[in-house]
Amino acid sequence: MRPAGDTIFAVSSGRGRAGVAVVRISGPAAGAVLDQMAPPRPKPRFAAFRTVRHPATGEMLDEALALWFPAPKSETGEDMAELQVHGGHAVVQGVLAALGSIAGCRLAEPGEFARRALENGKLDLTGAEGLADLIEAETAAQRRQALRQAGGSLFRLYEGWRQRLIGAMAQLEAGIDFSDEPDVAADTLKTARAEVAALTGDIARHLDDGHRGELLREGFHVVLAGPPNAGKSSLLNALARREVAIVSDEAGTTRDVIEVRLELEGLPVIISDTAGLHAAATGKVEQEGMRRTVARARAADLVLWLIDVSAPPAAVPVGIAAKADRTLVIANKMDLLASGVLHPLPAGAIGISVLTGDGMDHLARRLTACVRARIGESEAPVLTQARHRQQLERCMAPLTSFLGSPIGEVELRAEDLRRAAHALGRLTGAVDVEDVLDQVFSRFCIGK
Ligand SMILES: Nc1nc2c(ncn2[C@@H]2O[C@H](COP(=O)(O)OP(=O)(O)OP(=O)(O)O)[C@@H](O)[C@H]2O)c(=O)[nH]1
Ligand SMILES: [Mg+2]
Repeated sequence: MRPAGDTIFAVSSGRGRAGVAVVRISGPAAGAVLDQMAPPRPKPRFAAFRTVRHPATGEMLDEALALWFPAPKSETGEDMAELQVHGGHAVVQGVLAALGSIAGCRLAEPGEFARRALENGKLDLTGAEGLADLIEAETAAQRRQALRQAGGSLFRLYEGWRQRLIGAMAQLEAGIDFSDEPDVAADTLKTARAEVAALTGDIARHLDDGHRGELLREGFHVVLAGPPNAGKSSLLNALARREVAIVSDEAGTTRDVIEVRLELEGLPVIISDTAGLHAAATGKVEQEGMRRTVARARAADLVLWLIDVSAPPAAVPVGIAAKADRTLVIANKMDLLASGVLHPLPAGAIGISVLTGDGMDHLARRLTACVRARIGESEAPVLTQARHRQQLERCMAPLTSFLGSPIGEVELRAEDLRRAAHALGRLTGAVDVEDVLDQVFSRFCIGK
């Protein structure tokens, strides 16, 4: 990361030709930039119409709306300025070049605005992650979750827990102070212990959420598997409403895994079409394709096992059957019913015909219900990333040790609580987190 004392600037609106481009400037020289390029400096937080000029040559670059946000009431917590210029390439490049010619000003790195906001206490780490998710959100439910997190829902939860731990630590200390009054000391230690037990329960419940937040953030993985020629690729195309995968009456058409992202009632779903599974695979490519299918199916959140009603029923292979609670059996080609070559449907199978569209609505409803049951959407804050889970587990370990050890060893118990509080602090960035910052902010684009 480059020097923090610099004034940084970047185009914060989208790339490419557009009606308007928003150029943001943050840092100690932000006010001087307005004075030099778009005088006079507007009233704080009011938009003003200004002529934008090159600070050295005086050449007119554009007419724009200018805004001035003096510190600390700005997004980064520093002095900030904003120029809303016309979005043409030459205008934007001209303004950026002019900004770059001012001493102490340079182009921002990806995520640098958000990072400064974090350093100035305008944002915590989970809020920054929520912001990055908001920019990447593809579905309505993802947007709502990211917005709640960016708005501080996780921060309030985790910081609240940290404060409770700090309270329990104070109780322990008080226990030491009252060591010459054994009754009082025993009481304070008991209070501390009860508080830690309650907190441990809260964290355990939060962790035991079936990965809802993570599933919503990353997408629910559905794998289409089944014997060759059952119509898996046809079904994928029907669900995606476009020709994504090749369909043919030749068995073994699909060799590799093909993925499509869909939105089902606002929930993100990733459907993978796979190579058909059958016992007699001989070719190397075919065997590799089948190995990939089984691997995918095992990692899936839901398997759609598709069979062809006109062929002898294919049992769900052992590797996949282990996930029976996450498998829906679908019998395709029900239109062939008329030709009378049908085999009995497995119990509970959903009958469809991709060809005629029969049963497809029913399948879509069942699929949506499965996704909704697993992801749902809760108003209560949910953890959304493996980082949160890992850090909370690091917090739980010393808490468990605390509850399982003699409270009389006050110094050791206090150390347990300190370690747990530290883990929570790393979650929100309340304690030193230099090492995780680069990882979090590398996901941002320039201008954010
Ligand atoms: N009659 C009928 N034919 C279907 C139906 N769905 C798919 N087919 C046909 O079944 C054949 C196989 O379809 P695919 O979608 O390629 O099957 P697949 O399961 O992807 O096959 P592989 O990739 O080889 O494993 C094609 O000729 C399709 O047109 C259906 O509902 N009814
Ligand atoms: Mg196929």
